[in-house]
Amino acid sequence: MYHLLKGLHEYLTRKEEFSIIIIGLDGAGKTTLLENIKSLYNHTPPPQPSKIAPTVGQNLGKISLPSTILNFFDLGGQRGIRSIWHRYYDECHAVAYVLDASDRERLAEGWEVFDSVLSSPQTLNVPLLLLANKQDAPHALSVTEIRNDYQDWDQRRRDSARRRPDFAPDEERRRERIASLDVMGISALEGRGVPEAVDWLFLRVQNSRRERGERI
Ligand SMILES: Nc1nc2c(ncn2[C@@H]2O[C@H](COP(=O)(O)OP(=O)(O)OP(=O)(O)O)[C@@H](O)[C@H]2O)c(=O)[nH]1
Ligand SMILES: [Mg+2]
Repeated sequence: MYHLLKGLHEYLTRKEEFSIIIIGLDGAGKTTLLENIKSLYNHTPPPQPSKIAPTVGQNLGKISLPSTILNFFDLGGQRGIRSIWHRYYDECHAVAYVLDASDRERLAEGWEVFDSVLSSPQTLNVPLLLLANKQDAPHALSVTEIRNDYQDWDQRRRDSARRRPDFAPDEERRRERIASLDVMGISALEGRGVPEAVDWLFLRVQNSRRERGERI
């Protein structure tokens, strides 16, 4: 009887688990973001930049919310490490793409990589959030400027693709996805916008599980 009740209690209080990957170019601030999320929800110390080294592989952070556990996988963004990202696509429930909004020189590179994530068939039905990080830095681009910059970059990409004979296939689907893309401004260092980003991911993983009638 005890085991039956214990089992029932465990079943009723069981938390659903979701996996969220944090990706983006090296130096975008992914690990700093993960440290900030952990400090907000697990009460660990806030991010200490001097203790954060470039990520080789992955870092995992787990947070517990009402009836839900979110597992964040912060993946290294250096060029050679990006090739492992796709291994996480099938199993993840949401993607957070982090961009350094203060580094104008690397925006185009950031868009190229972002575009390859967006165009991957594996991420097609997965909620995708674009985070314009380092909003605390002087001259960081605002959310509106980031969105415009991406649209300009995308327009240039389409113009040059049109000139190539193999242009085309899923263009319409891509455009719909871009049109409905959510962009949020954050400061991973100071924590500004971070709870809102976690809330967005929390709600979207729950909704998309329901819509797809589930894969956990
Ligand atoms: N001003 C400012 N600096 C930040 C912010 N977030 C991260 N940084 C700095 O950006 C640098 C890179 O941060 P990381 O968190 O290591 O970047 P990453 O994306 O994990 O890089 P990889 O592990 O190489 O992929 C560090 O010097 C951080 O202190 C932010 O919100 N504002
Ligand atoms: Mg890192």
